[in-house]
Amino acid sequence: MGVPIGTGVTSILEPASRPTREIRDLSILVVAICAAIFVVVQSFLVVAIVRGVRADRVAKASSQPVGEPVQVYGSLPIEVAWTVIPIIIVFVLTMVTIRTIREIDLTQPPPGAMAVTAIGHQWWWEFRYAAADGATVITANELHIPAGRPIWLRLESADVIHSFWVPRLSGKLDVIPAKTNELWIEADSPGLFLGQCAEYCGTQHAHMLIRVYAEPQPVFDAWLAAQASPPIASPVVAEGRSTFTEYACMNCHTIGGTSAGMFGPNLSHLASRDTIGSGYIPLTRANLKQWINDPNSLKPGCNMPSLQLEEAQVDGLVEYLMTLK
Ligand code: HEC
Ligand SMILES: [Cu+2]
Repeated sequence: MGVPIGTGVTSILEPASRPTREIRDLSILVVAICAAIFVVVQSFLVVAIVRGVRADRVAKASSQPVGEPVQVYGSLPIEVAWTVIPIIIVFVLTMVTIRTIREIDLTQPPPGAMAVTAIGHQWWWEFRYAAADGATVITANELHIPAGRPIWLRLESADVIHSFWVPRLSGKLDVIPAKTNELWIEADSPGLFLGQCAEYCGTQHAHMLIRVYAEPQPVFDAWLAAQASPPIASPVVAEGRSTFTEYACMNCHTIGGTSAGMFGPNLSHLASRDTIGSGYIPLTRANLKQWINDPNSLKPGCNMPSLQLEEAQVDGLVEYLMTLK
């Protein structure tokens, strides 16, 4: 895929799904009504100022004292107008907001939806899918979805409160420990959509990015099948593989058939991803080497320690991990 990091719009004004189009339309309606009120109020103010200045000038030119403007008390039509018009405006805004919420904040998955679980961790995302044979496929940070099909995301947290937000695909929803929130996301057409944890969750919150790859259904199916298959490590990289299992790597990371740690991202198919560090660092040999040497030099404060390995060991690990397609 090789898509450069950080490209692509994340604007709510460029929706790419039904829920985000409805949010955009509602936002524009609210801003338009407020802008119209602003213009009307400001026009009255400008007219009053202009007339006041003019009256002042006329009075000065004829050396008359400046008179008070006409004082109006208890005008029924004016009071009715400024009570009824705001009530109507607030009523309209309330009704269209309720309608939009009912349409997009569903309690049941939309028809034909595919379920995916997203788990927020400090500071990365875990994604769980059900594979064709019912097995669970676990991956991290890069969410693949079929384009044109609703996705029913079950949001869970492993630690603190996070928030899942991909502005072009869905609204924003908090990810809360010991609670499952459900969010409808969808992409009308294939593409890469960027998102971000939207609730401050600790030092590396700003680097807890989300990458959503929307693909045509057959491409997605092939991707899921590849993720479900056991990773194949060639004998050439046996040394890196044994370093992985001899050191603490295996306690924190799962690699199918090799280790079962659950604290960090699943690495079974790491080399099929474009990035590491939750969408923050492009996956290249050089970056992977620096990451294994000292993750804190790239993502200060992150929860992976430097294991102080020898350079040859790190090189072996890089070779091994890069074969995990
Ligand atoms: C104490 C647990 C722990 C140990 C030990 C550990 N890691 Fe990690 N690792 C993590 C965590 C947590 C992250 C996610 C960091 C982040 O993005 O904030 C991570 C991220 C990674 C990533 C990036 C994955 C991605 O998709 O972003 C790689 C690659 C990696 N670790 C490899 C290793 C290797 C190789 C070792 C052994 C030398 C190792 N880790 C040891 C916890 C650990
Ligand atoms: Cu966060």
